[in-house]
Amino acid sequence: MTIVRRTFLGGAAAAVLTTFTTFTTFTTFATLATFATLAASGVASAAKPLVMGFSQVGAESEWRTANTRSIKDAARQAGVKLKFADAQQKQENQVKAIRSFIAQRVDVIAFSPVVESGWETVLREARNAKIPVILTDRAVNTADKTLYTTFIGSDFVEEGRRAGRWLVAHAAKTPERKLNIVELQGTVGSAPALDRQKGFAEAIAGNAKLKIVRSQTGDFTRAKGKEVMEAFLKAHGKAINVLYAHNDDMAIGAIQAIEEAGLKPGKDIVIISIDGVKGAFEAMIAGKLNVTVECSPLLGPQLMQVARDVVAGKPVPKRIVTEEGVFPAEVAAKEYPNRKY
Ligand code: GZL
Repeated sequence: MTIVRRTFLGGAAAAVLTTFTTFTTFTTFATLATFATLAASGVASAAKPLVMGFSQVGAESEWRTANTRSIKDAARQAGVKLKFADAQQKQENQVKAIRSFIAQRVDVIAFSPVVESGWETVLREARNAKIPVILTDRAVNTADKTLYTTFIGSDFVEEGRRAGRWLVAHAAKTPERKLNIVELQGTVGSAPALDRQKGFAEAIAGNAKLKIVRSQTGDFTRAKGKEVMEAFLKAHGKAINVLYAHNDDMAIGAIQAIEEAGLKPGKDIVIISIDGVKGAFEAMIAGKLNVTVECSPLLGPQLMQVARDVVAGKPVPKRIVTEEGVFPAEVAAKEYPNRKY
């Protein structure tokens, strides 16, 4: 703000100067007032970085590790101040983290809900605190769609359909009359587990050759996938023709169990899985896995851009679906060098 002494100036000059000073003062004041309003409303500004609270499911799989890396790298590149909490696959830890972000008055909350239900209370607390919430990777099952601003992630039902369609096409080329399928499901109650089961069942429905004989959760981990596959082999042994795993980590664990049982994974038991992590490509190149359906964890850059738009009050779509493909073993060696996770 400029203050100029008028004691030594003539009348006309004084009038001009007064006008100029008033204008300058007004402009400066208006700028200061705008800045103060923005700052008071908590909207991030050029000077103050956007602050994001992110609650991650855990570190249960190669996919999750890649997803965390994508989010942290993207935040650093975008100049976003990231408060990151690992929930170790427990919903109560995610609820605690979200409450902590609310107490810290972050600009935006983002999270991947470990399971679909049980979020209304804490999401209402975020809405009452006027902090926007972005869902990434997994969805929540709520009738009140105002509890979150947008959901960025894959279409898990379609991923299940793609796995089923690959098997239907494969079955049409095999001489067996019947193909018995065992299914390693993801975390109980999680969107990917529910939707991948639904999409796969839809795709194979009505096919007399294909029958799911056992389904059990392997919680998306290698260790549990191996343990449950050992139980399947004890109960059904050589009668198992196909394994459908909801993620590559459980499939890789199951491959170990199949080999320890003296069977050839990828040959005695056809294996279909989802994610498209490097470990799956390595298994396909070794002839132990037949196909992986891609589910991209590289959501970081999109999340940071959407978070900026949301905090700036720009409209964003309610649902943002990530583009993905299907990679059978035949293309694994050629595609492997291109893999980013
Ligand atoms: C899918 C993601 C799933 C992956 C698993 O978007 O939520 O969780 O398929 C991960 O590997 O554990």
